Amino acid sequence: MAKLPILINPEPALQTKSESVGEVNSAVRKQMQDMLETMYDAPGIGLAANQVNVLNRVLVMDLADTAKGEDKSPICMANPEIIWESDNLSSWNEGCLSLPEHYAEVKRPAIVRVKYLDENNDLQEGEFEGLASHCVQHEIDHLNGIVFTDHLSRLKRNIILKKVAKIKKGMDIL
Ligand code: GNR
Ligand code: NI
Repeated sequence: MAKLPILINPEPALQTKSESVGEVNSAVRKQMQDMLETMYDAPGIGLAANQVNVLNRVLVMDLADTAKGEDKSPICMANPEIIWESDNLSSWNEGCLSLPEHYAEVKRPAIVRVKYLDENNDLQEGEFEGLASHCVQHEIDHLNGIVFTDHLSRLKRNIILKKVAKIKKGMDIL
């Protein structure tokens, strides 16, 4: 397993739409394991491949609250597709490992059904709501080159982008 560096916005890979995976082979499985290790270490509840500079349609998530004693429950997806979304919306205070230390309310469909290939290359379907729904939609956005600030007003977006740029500059000199 390997822990990978997470890109901080702005970065070309974060603004690029990723390419589909042909099949989930051993190389993609290894990528998924490395992404899970990176996500748990961060820590975060989701991670998209382009956040670690890989431009394929792979994401990982784990919504389990291990602080509450819950067991890990990793979900690995390749080529995820939203096949149904609810009409009603949900708002959640979202954060992003690529936009550190900043959070904002983002409105999205409350419930989504997602079709994807799992780590065994088997076709799966899952329904997500609450935080899991925000997380899977946030990760699919990443695969399309979208970050959560793209959903905000220009004013809120610019405030966060300026502050993140400052944080990124501070990281560069270390
Ligand atoms: O760790 C994360 N928390 C989170 C909270 C609300 C909505 C989405 C997320 S995903 C984020 C990790 C991340 O940046 N994934 O791309
Ligand atoms: Ni993110």
